[in-house]
Amino acid sequence: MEKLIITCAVTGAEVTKKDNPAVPYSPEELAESSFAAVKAGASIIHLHVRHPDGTPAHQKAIFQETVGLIRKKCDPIIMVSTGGAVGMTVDERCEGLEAGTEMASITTGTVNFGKDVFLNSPDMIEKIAGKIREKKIKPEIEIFDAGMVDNAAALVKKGLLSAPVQFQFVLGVAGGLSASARNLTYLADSVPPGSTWCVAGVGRHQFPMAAHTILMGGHVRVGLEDNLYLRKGVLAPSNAALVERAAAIAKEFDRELADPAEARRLLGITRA
Ligand code: KMH
Ligand code: ZN
Repeated sequence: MEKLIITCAVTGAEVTKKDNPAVPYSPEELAESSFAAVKAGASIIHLHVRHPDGTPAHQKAIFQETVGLIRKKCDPIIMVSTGGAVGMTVDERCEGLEAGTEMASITTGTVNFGKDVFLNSPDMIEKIAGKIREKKIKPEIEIFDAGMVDNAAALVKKGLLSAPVQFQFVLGVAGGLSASARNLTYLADSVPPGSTWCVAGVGRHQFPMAAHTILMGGHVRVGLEDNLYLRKGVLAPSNAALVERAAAIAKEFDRELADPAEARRLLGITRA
């Protein structure tokens, strides 16, 4: 089986230090938390940025500072989010693309998101895909519901995304596709041949989904963006602790971890 790429989604846009004091906000905290996650076995960092009070940020200067600080400490693949936070404009969501990273996320459809709507109209998706393409960044397609896989395939046909595509199945968001082995199997069977895929189980689904995925040969995302708990009732002390638990599950099933160089090879990323 292919080596396992662990992505760590270190902060997201929704969770706060009130939910778990380990949620990083500042560029320094984000870099420190990313470094520890990489030491624990992560080879991709999925990155959002925050203002000092924890509210979601989009400013390119904050992305650039954070990416610079992470790179001073370690060399993971850094994936900026173009999902940002609910309510941001397309231009705001694309500011992270100016930070010189190798990857960026993009969602290929609209989905209810808790009590909100995470809006991705066809026009918005095409604009974001176009900007990612222009910058020669490798996209990761965030799949919150099954039809988004078909939308991504249509974008490949249109030439807005290039194959092979990397998919991220984010399962268990209230409003999106639920986290189950059946849904995971369906999605893994639905991606175009040659695609790579990764799974992020939300909340209590993080480790059950990781275990299924590790056995199926996919890749895994963990991190405080998606889940605040290490185990039932135990807050995760850090992003690294979540990565360590995913790495321990992989070890139990003899699945070796990909380091960042191996992850680049598996994803077809060549450095400029
Ligand atoms: N914050 C969510 C509304 C992504 O990073 O690409 C969207 C999100 C997806 O987190
Ligand atoms: Zn995200």
